[in-house]
Parts: sequence; structure tokens; C-alpha cells
Amino acid sequence: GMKKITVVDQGPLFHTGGSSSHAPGIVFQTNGSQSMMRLAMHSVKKFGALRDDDGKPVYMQTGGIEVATTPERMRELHRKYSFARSYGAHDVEMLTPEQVVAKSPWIDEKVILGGFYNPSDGIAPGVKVDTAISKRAVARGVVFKGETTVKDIIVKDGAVKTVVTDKGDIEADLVVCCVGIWGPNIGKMVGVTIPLQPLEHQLAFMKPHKSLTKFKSEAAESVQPVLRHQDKSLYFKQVWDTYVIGSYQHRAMPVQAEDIKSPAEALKNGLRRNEPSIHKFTPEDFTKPFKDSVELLPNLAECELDWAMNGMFSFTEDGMSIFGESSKVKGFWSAEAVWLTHSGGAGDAMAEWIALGRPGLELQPIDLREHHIDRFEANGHSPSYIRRRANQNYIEVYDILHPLQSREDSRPIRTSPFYEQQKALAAEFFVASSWERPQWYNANYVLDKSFVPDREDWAAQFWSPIAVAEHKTMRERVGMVDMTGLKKVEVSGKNATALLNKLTTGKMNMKVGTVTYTLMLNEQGGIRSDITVGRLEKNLYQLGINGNMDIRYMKDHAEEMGDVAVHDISTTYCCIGLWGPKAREVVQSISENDWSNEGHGFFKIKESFIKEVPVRAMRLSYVGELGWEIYTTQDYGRYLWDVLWEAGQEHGLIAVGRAAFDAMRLEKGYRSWGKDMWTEHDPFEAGLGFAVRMDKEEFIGKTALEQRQKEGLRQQLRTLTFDEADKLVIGNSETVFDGEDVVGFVTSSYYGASVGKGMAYAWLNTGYDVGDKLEVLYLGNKLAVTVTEDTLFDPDMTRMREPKKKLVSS
Ligand code: THG
Repeated sequence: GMKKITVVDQGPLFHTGGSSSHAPGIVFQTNGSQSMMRLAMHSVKKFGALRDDDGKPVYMQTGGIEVATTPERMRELHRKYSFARSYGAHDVEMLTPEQVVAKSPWIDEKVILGGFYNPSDGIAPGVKVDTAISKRAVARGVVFKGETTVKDIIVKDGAVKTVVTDKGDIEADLVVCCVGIWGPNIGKMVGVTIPLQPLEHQLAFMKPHKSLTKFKSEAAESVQPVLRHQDKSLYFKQVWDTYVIGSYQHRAMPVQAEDIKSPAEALKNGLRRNEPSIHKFTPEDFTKPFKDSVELLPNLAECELDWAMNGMFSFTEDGMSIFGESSKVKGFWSAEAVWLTHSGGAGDAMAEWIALGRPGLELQPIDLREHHIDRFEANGHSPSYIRRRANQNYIEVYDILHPLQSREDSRPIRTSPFYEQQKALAAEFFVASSWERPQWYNANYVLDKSFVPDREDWAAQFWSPIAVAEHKTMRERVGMVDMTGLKKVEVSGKNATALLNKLTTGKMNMKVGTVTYTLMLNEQGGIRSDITVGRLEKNLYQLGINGNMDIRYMKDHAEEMGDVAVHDISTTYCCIGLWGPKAREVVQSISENDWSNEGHGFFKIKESFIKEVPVRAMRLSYVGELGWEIYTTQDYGRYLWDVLWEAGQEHGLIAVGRAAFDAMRLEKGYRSWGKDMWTEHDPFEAGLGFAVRMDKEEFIGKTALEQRQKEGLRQQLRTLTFDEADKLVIGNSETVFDGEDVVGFVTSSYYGASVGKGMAYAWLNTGYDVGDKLEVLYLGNKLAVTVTEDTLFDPDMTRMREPKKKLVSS
């Protein structure tokens, strides 16, 4: 539906000199990120339909094999298998060494322990893909202009207006920056950071091998499966009678976007036109990778190096792409840091986003939160951070990374005011949005751990039995949790209530001093966030939200509505969650305000003093215990921690880390947005129908939700328990089976210390009832699970709510 589209590229079409024109084009679809995998699967589908001018397929579906030479990699391949099944690729296989060699005869069977095979992986030659796709676009009226360099982009009244090129100006109210490694340069023209880092990487083309000449005579370009040998950071493809070797073994070689030569300059400098790299190929960096290659593929010993280059491509701080419209300049969109593998999907998802207002593939919404241009923290825009993180991601590109593993570089960057106290308690810090956040406290080693089941190797990593002991102790006594990382905003002004009524599923005309748990939906009725809203004054609300995307969204709507402001107070305030049966006694002993059930009821927000510290306290609890989130400005933080700590000692107060916090919220049935649910799910499917007031007049998503209600649920987030007490999984998309059929995947899994069972949430097909038996695939084994009630711990909420009749004075 979009008209008057012009594509400009500085390079000759389509040998543009960018990554697409020199990338090996190898497509391995399987990825731990569901969105990444869906984009890749869509690319394969799209590429598969393309034909070149002779009517020949552009995509070579060779199949793809990833081999393991260590037990750890074998385990990793089992995880890959599970990702693939969970995300809908059902023809993947785990292979024995013999089966690997049957498909890929150059491999030395003795070297490997096994492989993972995806039959639809293959090779997408970038130039051919671009040529074929552009033809279809041209047929629909798109104009392509090669050898046209963008010199500037003129912004007027905060919106893009004109693209200035060396061949004339183009008026444009919408510009999509999709220039790969040059992205930062284009971003600079409009003052927008494109936080990617181009890195160089060795690609070597070997001379022909006699055993492959038959492919040439048969005119069969690439026949052998594309291959990854990640234990040695290598990948391979066979092309005609030659082999091509890619290596990530060498040190990171970052280049600055502004230093990358244009294709024309590259030619002048004696480089090939596809090779505008800064660094020349360094043979000494290829010695070891070649040796490792020969070890896996002995025939390579008979191949000499023909030529080699350093290719260039984009890395980001978290390995994801950069998609969406900039919050700074209206009409300036980024479709950046995309590899060929995901490009077909990325193109279509972006097209639907721009044209229809939400990303989608063939009209099915796809959630791109992981790639959203607004996801970065402020430090995420700094050149040194981008460089350091991207380099590290390059180094780790084929490493086995545990889903709970925190980076070791770029730390510490953000610390809460409690950091010193936490260090004194030997906190084990993990990173979240660049914050240092205690996962557990080694000082709590002394707690009783006798009831904690052992974990196998993988699940035991980045975990400690202390976390489970903290969980139990907080339920029995009282604990304090650093909640500073929670994103929060104030919404103020005459239209504050009107704005919140428009954006949320709740009724916002509640009494001053009241808190509501509510949802923000998108126009399709999908969950874009679950939030808490506390009404501090008639026209002042404090919200606990999920991320920077929420802030941008609310600000955009506030601007449109007028007379209302959305103010990010995330770093103004720090927060301690003080929870557990003894929480009231602790806080009451150091405050003259009334913290009783009558004085500060459940889901109420109130300003008080704790000793000298002015606080806003919200009586709610993500962990399902009596207590408060206690907010104060950062300057008082350190002192607040100390006074609570001191007062708590006689009640057995401990500091509690994030691991316990997460396990406790799972027992309580609480969902975590982004982990357990996202925009692809509606509230009824996610088990959050209670938070939607369908009797409310209007709110974003209501119409769509009414329609969806008529159509019925398509999927359901369910709670599972593991039948064997000491079993659990990581909560990283493990596949759920009903017999041989895949019926869903896990989103979160922790040990429920208070219910004495391993637990999980999983998205399941509809139709399962409490008591149904299923299995979860975990590292090649199927574990027995049972579908249970959503909430296993204190479903009547007596601990948090304290109904008056049950209140016993302490
Ligand atoms: N604290 C605050 N804000 C937040 C979170 C938080 N916003 C984002 C995220 N976390 C929201 N998640 C939840 C999930 C559940 C609850 C609160 C925040 C909760 N639910 C009650 C229940 O379902 O039993 C709601 C009861 C009711 O609606 O009356 O408490 O951690 N500040």
C-alpha cells in the first residue's frame, strides 16, 4: 500500500560493496531467540520462491549441519534441536557421527560426537537474492538508484523531509535506514545513534579439489550441507569444486563506519569492489583455523588457499537487530544490523510495521521487542560501550552461552545506592539493563539448605542453593530485595487520568492512594506491557512499567493528547522490596506512620517517613508476601538500607536476590512481560483476563479484543509441575510434548521451594486441563510434567491481603 518508494545505494547495484555483496550467504536458521528464528524461517521461505533470470532457484537448500566435538557442544546441539521444535521447525534431526558423514562425506567421523541437522538451511547468495527481490519491487513501482550517495537528510519540525544525494534531492516523509555497516553514518545525519559496530572477519576461498570436480561437470553449485564447527569458531560451504572457510578465531577487528571505503574508493585503492575492508587479510591469523579445518575435513589438506578477504558485518550490544522508528526524528526508521539469514524476514516484518502499524509476517504479528530501537539504556548509545560489547559478542559468537550468564565486560556501569552494602554481603551480581543486580547473597550461605534438591550440570550453572534458601527464608521471616532496576514513570497533568484510561485495560478513576495492576494492549489486543498504576494525587500517578519501549509509547500518546506529561523517574528513585510475614514489624519499629492493615491497606500507595527518610510505599508484592515496595530518592538510599537492615536483625531479616524473587513470583502465578508473554498474546490467553475491564468505554485494543474473544483462545500460558521432585529446566523455550506431538514451549522454570516442586510456565495449545500429563524435552531427555492450577502458592492471597477477620496482632 505504500507508494513512491525510492531505494538509493552508493554502490553499483547489486554488487554494492556492502555485507550483502560479500557475505558467504550461509543460512543457519536455528536460534535461541524465537523472533530471530522466525525471521530466518521466513527468509528461507521467501528466498526459496525466488528465481534468477534463467528461471533457476536462487536459494540453494543444501541443508545445514552443526557438529559437536565436545560433550558440552553436544548438549548445546540438543538445546538447538529443542529451540527448532519449539519454534515450529519439525524436520530437524539429531545425527550420530555416522549419519553426519553420510550427509557430509568430507567430515572425519572420528573427530565428532554428533551433529544437528536442519534440512532447510542453505545458501542465499546476497547479490542474487537482491537482484531477484528488486525485480519484484520494480514491477510494483519501486525505483532503484545505484551509485547515488546520500549526502544529508534534512529534518524539519522533528520529522524527515528531504534526502540529499549527489544526484539530487528526494523529498521523503519516511526514510528507512537499511545500509548495514554504514548505518551509524546515516544516523548521524539526523542525530540518531545507530548502535552497531562493524567488525571484520576472515573468509577464505580454497582452490579446487579433485573429488569435487564432478559437481562442476554436473553444474551443481552447492551440494554438501553448509557446516558449522563451532568448537573451533569455523564454518564452511562447498561451492562448485571448492571449499570456502569462514573463521571467527581471530581477535575482534572493529572498524569505524566512517572509515569504511565506498565501493568506488575501494576500487581506487586496489581492493576488489566487494571488499571495502580496512584491514588486509592477515595470513598469520588463518594458520590455526586452517589446521583446525583440516582436522575436521582432511581433504582440505590437499587444497591451497586461492584468495581470502576480511568481510565486514554488523554486531550490536546484545546480538539483536535494530528495528523501528526513531523516537527523536519522526519518519526515520532503522532496519539495521541484519544478517542475510534474517534479511528476508526482516524486510517483510518491517514492511508490515511501516504499512500496518505493527510488525508481522504474512499478516501474523511478530513481536520484535528484542530488536526494538528503543530498548537501549542511555549508556547503550555511547561509542565505547557499543564497541566493547560488540567486540565481545564477536568473540563469543559461537560460544556456548548459558541463558543466565552475565557478560564480564563493561561492568560495573550502573549501581544502586545499596551497592556497597550488597558487596559487604558478598552479593553475586548479575547484569540487568546494565545495572549490577544481586542474584543471591553469599553471606546467606549459612541458611538451611537441607531441602534443596541437587541440580545437574547445566541447571547448576549461574545458580546457587543459597537462592532457594533465601526464597524459603523470605516466606518464613522477612527479606529485602533491591528493586531499583524497575522502570517507573510519573504521569501528571489535567489529562493524566484520560491518558491512562486510553492506554490501559483498567479503570483509572480510582481513589487517590490506590494502586491498580493493569495492562497496556496494542491495537490488535496483544499485551504490550503489564504495569502497576498508583494514584498519588488527583492528577499525579506513579507507574511501575517494563521498559523503555513503554516510556516512548506513553510519551508519544501524551504528546498527542496534550495537558499531560510522562516523566521517567526510573533513576530518580531507588526501591527496596521489603516482604515476608515479619515485614510490618520491621518497618513499624522505625516509623511513626501507621503501617497496619487499616493504616496502609493492600494495593495502596502512601507517603510516609521511615526514620528520617521520606518514602513512597506501595503495598504490593510480586513475590506474594505481606510487605511494601519502598521508594525514596537515590540520595537517601544508602541510609534507608541501613535502617531497615538494623531494624530487621531481631526478626531474622535477610537480603534476597533476584533468583529467589523470580522463583517466588512463579509460585504465585505472576507473569513477567517479555519472558512469559508479549504482543503475540492476548490477556485471556496469558491468564490475565481479570485485569481487563471490558465494561470500560474505550481503550486501545478493546475492539480487537472483543473480536478475539469471539474467535476463542489460540493458545494458553499454563503452569506445569515436574513429576519428579528434583527435576526442572532453565525456562529457555524447552519443547513441550504430548506423546510425539509438539504442543508448546516453556517460558520460565524455577524450583518452587515453598511448594516443594520444580515448576514451569509454558505456552500450550488450547484444550489442556489441570491434571493432564505432558513431557518437557530437556537436553535430549523427556521429563514428565503435569498441568496444574495457574497459582500454586497461596491462591487465596491471604498472606498478602490479610483479610481483616484473619488479622492477628503481632
Ligand atoms: N512492581 C511494580 N510495578 C511493576 C512490577 C512490580 N510493573 C511491572 C511488573 N512488575 C508488573 N507485574 C506484576 C504482576 C503481578 C502483580 C503486580 C505486578 C500483582 N498482581 C495481583 C494478582 O494478580 O494477584 C493483582 C491483584 C489485583 O489486581 O488486585 O500484584 O513488581 N511497582
